[in-house]
Amino acid sequence: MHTVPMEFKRPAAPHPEQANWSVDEVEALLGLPFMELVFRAAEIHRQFFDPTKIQLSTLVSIKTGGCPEDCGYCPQSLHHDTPVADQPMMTVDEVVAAARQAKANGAGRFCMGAAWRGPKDADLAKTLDMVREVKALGLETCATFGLLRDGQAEQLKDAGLDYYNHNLDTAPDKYADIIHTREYEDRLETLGKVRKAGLSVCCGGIVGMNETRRDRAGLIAQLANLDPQPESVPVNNLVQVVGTPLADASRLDWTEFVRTIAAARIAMPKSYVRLSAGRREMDEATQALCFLAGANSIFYGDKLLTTGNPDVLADQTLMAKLDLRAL
Ligand code: SAM
Ligand code: DTB
Ligand code: SF4
Repeated sequence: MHTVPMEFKRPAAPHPEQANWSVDEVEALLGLPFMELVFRAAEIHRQFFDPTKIQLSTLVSIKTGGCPEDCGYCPQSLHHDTPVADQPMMTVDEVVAAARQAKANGAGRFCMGAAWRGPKDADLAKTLDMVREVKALGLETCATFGLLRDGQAEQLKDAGLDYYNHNLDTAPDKYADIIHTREYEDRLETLGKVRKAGLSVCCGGIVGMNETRRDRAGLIAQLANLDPQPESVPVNNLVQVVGTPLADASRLDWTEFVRTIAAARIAMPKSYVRLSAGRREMDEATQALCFLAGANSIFYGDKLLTTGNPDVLADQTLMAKLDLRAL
């Protein structure tokens, strides 16, 4: 239970464009009385964005399963016995067909994911054609292929990639509980390469992994202190998949999820904050509160990578109810 002071005084708000966020400051934001936190986030959202517009990204898994990494949340890891069947890399034509469908459904961005630690050069070469052809359809392009080696981000950029997604996933202090096959520092290094190549950065994390509120504050502070801040910040609510070590994690209360969205919006006022994985398990009213608290992007399409997402019709209906329009 959170205790709200009997006589509530509005705590001093850090400037919305503050660059250096301490974990204490973000934790204090997360601990504001719920209505105050949502109100402040909504206020800041309106300073930088049209609150009736929402960015729609469609995901496709171009290479599924069999990943050598041991991320404790992920159904695609070789280390966990999950219902996901390994699939070889999709062909360029298959990816382009999926992108055409995404565009027809109204998506603005197409995000290609692969279950790799990082791309081998031969694999990367195949993805460059996908990027080129998806870009030619008039969609924004995004890729999430894991750790990048020198030169790979530049090749993606030259092929027409707009965004690279690479998540910090959790707070530095919590990280070693979740992933053992690569370090936090490796992730920061890849993010640096992505930036250096001139790509836009999509970087966020996952909540609902038995972390504390302070851990959530630690993740948001890390993201907000990236310089420049990521253009796009996916906030995933863990999708619990049988066979993964986190299949039985205690579920985050919906209010705590909304608080996380609101704090991300306040700490990163100019970023698109994406209400990401976990929406299928979330009721419409909670999603609406997330949008009020500053979320202005979603994954749109019947599937995420290997798990389900609300279907397109359900999302179109929700957007119509909330008078939200696709960007
Ligand atoms: N293999 C690459 C990597 O890990 O960087 C790219 C694909 S990986 C599946 C992309 C992101 O999906 C992860 O960083 C994580 O944030 C998210 N993710 C994976 N499994 C998830 C789950 N069960 N629930 C929520 N998010 C998940
Ligand atoms: C992100 O932050 N979330 C997406 C995307 N980036 C690649 C992935 C969510 C995956 C959820 C589990 C699955 O479908 O396999
Ligand atoms: Fe592999 Fe990415 Fe899943 Fe980790 S999150 S196991 S790197 S696919």
